[in-house]
Amino acid sequence: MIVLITGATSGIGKATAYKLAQEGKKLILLGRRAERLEALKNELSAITEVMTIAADVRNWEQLQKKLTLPAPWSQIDVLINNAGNAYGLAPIHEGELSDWNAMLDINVKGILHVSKLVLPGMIERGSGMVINIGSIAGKESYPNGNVYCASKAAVDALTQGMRMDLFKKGIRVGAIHPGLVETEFSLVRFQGDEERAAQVYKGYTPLHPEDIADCISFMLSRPKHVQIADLLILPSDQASATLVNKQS
Ligand code: NDP
Ligand code: 8X3
Repeated sequence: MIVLITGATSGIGKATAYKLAQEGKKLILLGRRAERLEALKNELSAITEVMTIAADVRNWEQLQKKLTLPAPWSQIDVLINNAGNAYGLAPIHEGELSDWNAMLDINVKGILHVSKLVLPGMIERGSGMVINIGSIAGKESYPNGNVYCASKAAVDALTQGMRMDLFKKGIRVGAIHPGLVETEFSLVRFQGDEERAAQVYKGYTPLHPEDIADCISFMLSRPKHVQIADLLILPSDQASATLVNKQS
């Protein structure tokens, strides 16, 4: 089984790469940071076959070239559209245009770009699976999350639409919507402010990226007649986007 994971250099994508490598899946790992991809390839090649693609999911021309894959790699069985981030946390009237563009271009158009290149092969073969990583933020907005939440609501809508268009073609489509997961997510959101990022995960037990990797592995392990359409996965200390049982 060949699995393409976008956003494999960190967090959920990286944990998924480890998990699926241990299960013997062949991996195509995509992200922008080439040195991280190389390090991962060096490590995981001991247990499975790994190909890396240093690319930006926003860049359609670059993706077209880099996702033209040699024969052994071209038959992608599973696409995990995971690449994404939040940029900023501000009221709508104070948001930065560059942050809005980044979130919409990466979180939404990134999925469209990669899917457009991978789906034709799946359709030709009459089989495949797509897992989009959404967020609880796409199920319910929270104050100052405006555009990030909108981008993840779009992932939710897109997942439903993709499933409607692809279910008769042998392609299963589902989404995982995590709550708070401790990754580099908040570090990116707060432009490298480590103290502010750490604060997001203090006083309770957040999810670990491995928890989401486990769910992805479970989805992949289901027999062909089972399509897991939608999973909302929260830490036990979280009840909604804004309700977190913080002890400090
Ligand atoms: P990380 O910041 O740890 O990882 C983000 C990954 O996305 C990195 O591998 C990064 O790689 C990649 N990425 C970002 N922008 C691009 C781009 N333009 N082109 C290619 N790759 C890109 O965060 P998470 O692991 O937490 O995030 C993974 C997904 O999970 C995201 O879609 C996020 O929205 C979602 N999510 C996260 C939650 C959380 O609490 N952490 C909760 C709910 C959903 P590189 O920088 O090398 O390109
Ligand atoms: C990431 C989780 O609550 O920070 O999507 O938006 S949250």
